[in-house]
Amino acid sequence: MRTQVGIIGSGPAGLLLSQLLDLHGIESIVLERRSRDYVLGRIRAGVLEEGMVNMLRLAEVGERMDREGLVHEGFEMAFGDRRFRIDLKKHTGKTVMVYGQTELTRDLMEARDARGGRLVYEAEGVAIHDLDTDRPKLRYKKDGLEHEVVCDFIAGCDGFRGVSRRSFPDDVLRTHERVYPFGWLGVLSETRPVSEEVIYVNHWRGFALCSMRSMTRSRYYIQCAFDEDLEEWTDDRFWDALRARLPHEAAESMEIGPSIEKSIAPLRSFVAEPMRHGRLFLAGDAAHIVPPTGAKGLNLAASDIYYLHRAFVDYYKEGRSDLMDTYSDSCLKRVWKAERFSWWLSTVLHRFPDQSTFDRGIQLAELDYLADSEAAQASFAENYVGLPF
Ligand code: RFL
Ligand code: PHB
Repeated sequence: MRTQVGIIGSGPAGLLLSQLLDLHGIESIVLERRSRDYVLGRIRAGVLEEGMVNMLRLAEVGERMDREGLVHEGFEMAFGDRRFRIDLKKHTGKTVMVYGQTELTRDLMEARDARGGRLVYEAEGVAIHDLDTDRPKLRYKKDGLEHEVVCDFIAGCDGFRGVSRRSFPDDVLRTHERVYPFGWLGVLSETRPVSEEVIYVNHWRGFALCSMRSMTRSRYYIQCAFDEDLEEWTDDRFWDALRARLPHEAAESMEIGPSIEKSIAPLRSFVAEPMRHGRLFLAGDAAHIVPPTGAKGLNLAASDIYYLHRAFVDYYKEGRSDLMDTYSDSCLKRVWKAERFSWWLSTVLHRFPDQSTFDRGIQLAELDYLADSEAAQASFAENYVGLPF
């Protein structure tokens, strides 16, 4: 089989790239290791930056998001006995959209199906060959048969544990990493959200986050040990732990109910440089990870895809390769700023096991400053709604 762009991974990055390329008349095939249902069963991100929202509309997958997504003009933070709001709209003129990654993935899959997109699920042992030639190949197995796809280019959209990044020669790739000494325990429940806006909580017992997927479906997280046993977290234990960290009024008014999903996510910051080697381009979690605190992971995947699809369009339509040459640098500039923001927010909001009284004092001073300073809030809001791309 022959294609222009071979895409590994059908997460938001891979699907969005194939959709944008198709709208520009560029052929692609998406190879996904998992089943479609498995991909749709993952509960992940929920907050989309305005730049990403606009991109989804351009990609002709924004209709349901515009109908069902919740536009948020601000969010709240709580620490000690203080609770304050950051007004995103006032400080930036922009808003964010609360719309689940699961829904977005479903919209993208349906859009690909409607346009006859080529997606192969349960593709086993996907491997990259002949990367040092101008016709790299993807080989995989499906239903016991071997397949080969000859490509002009390969887009590695296969997440943190994929094969693409590992296909870079050792002497080319530099990696930078920070692993945090805790995780997030997340619960999805068919309950009314405790507040109309997202609430981030710094509590001496540990971080908590109140989010949502709709006005009848809540998404809550609490900081937990990184090696926590999920089995030990009954719903009752989760609700008690969450309530103990929330501001009093919120804890009192929170509706509780059975969980419909419960999972633990580790927290990590990670950057791989460069994001391109020859005809292989990395995008999204394959190249970088942020802790979820700043809600940046999915949005970074989308901005990578913005740069990458433009580079391919320029190549196929104008015969130019300069955007390919600048791809890695353009992405990484934005990536490092989102890494900084996510690291800073994670550092300020979580309880660290080895935290000294000095560290705690600095955390509270950071939050106090943010609560009282319009300048600090404006800078925070600028990052939260997303830096331009
Ligand atoms: P994905 O979504 O991991 O998709 C990669 C796909 O590649 C497949 N794959 C392979 N396919 C073929 N062959 C192989 N060898 C393969 N290896 C892997 C995988 O099965 C998968 O389908 O990466 P992508 O597309 O780059 O998207 C990134 C986002 O999913 C991720 O950054 C976000 O979910 C992060 N994130 C958040 N981001 C936000 O912008 N806002 C948020 O509010 C937000 N909240 C979150 C989050 C991530 C979380 N977790 C679970 C880590 C909250 C949480 C709890
Ligand atoms: C979510 O709704 O899953 C969510 C919201 C805000 C974050 C992270 C995750 O910062």
